Amino acid sequence: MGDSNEKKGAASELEQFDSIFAELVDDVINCPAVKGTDTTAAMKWFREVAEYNVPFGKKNRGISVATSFKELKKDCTEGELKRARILGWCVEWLQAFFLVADDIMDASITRRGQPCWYKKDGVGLTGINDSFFLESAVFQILRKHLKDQPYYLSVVELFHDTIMQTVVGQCLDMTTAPPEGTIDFTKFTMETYSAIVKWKTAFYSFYLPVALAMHMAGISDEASHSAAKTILLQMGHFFQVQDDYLDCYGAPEVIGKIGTDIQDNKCGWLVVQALKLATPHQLKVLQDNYGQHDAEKVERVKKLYKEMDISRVYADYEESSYQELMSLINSSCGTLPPAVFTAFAQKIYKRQK
Ligand code: GPP
Ligand code: MG
Ligand code: MG
Ligand code: MG
Repeated sequence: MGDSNEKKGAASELEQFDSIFAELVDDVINCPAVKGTDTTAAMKWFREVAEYNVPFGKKNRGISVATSFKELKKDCTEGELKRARILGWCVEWLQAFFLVADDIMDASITRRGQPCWYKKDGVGLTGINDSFFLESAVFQILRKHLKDQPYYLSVVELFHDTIMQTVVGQCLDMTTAPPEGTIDFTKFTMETYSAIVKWKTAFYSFYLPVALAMHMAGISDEASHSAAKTILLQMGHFFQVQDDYLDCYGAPEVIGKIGTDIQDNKCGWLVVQALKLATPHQLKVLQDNYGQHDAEKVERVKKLYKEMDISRVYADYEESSYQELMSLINSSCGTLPPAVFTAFAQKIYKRQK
């Protein structure tokens, strides 16, 4: 990573990607299924939902469809690249659907440097319906732009499977967290944690974008998808560990969100590590302070993490997991170009946001 040509290439891919967003919003707002003057007010509302929630992320997931596709098909046409970018935006709309709903469930305050959508005046629980709108939009965009492509059905089925997988992960995430004020660390193990993050994050964030590019390039065989999945699920696991680390240690003005995992009683990576290392006294501090919406108790947990040097444990893990991922890419990528995976990994290791 990092030479100036690559940087220029990456910037221009982002510009090209951004340049088609407005057209996709118009397509969704004018979709034939809800055409009519009596839907005008809803469509005006949904334009705002889309413009507020879809385009302000890092867009790593969205862009990686086109960058992966370029690696898989070196002689691709402009038409194919546009379709790869459209698929990339479908991943970003899908992510917006998840985030709008996740912020309600996690009682979060900010997202991407602005108030969470449900926190805005006049939104509240209407945000639940708005998340359904963002989900529907994915399938409207796919139909409008890709209906005639040979990979259309594979891609639609892949989005449906990915939603199912992520919903299962969110269920594990929510039901593993005991209600506020209840302490039950018995399920807070690395095994539980690995299952939560595989399903809630890794499929949609890592396997989905690359699998879309593979279907576009005509690579739909089980062996290739299974090889890609092994690598990408491991990358996704590491990415969620980082997300959990940043929830506690990231600066809100950099990560664009205020962490909530400690007060939400989440089975996050930091608490699982702390529980592994805790003395009986430290365990008591966790039991007395974790999982409560009380700023002083949250601070006490953070102080404990500091005393236990959990950020050192994280730094060591980041280093060793990078080495492991690189060797997994070398041993398992099969006939797929390793650059598809290494390029994605470069975007996430040592990230600050
Ligand atoms: C990340 O969890 C996982 C998701 C955003 C998937 C949500 C899935 C749904 C079906 C709604 P997180 O809560 O740690 O993310 P963040 O830190 O960004 O809030
Ligand atoms: Mg959340
Ligand atoms: Mg969550
Ligand atoms: Mg998080």
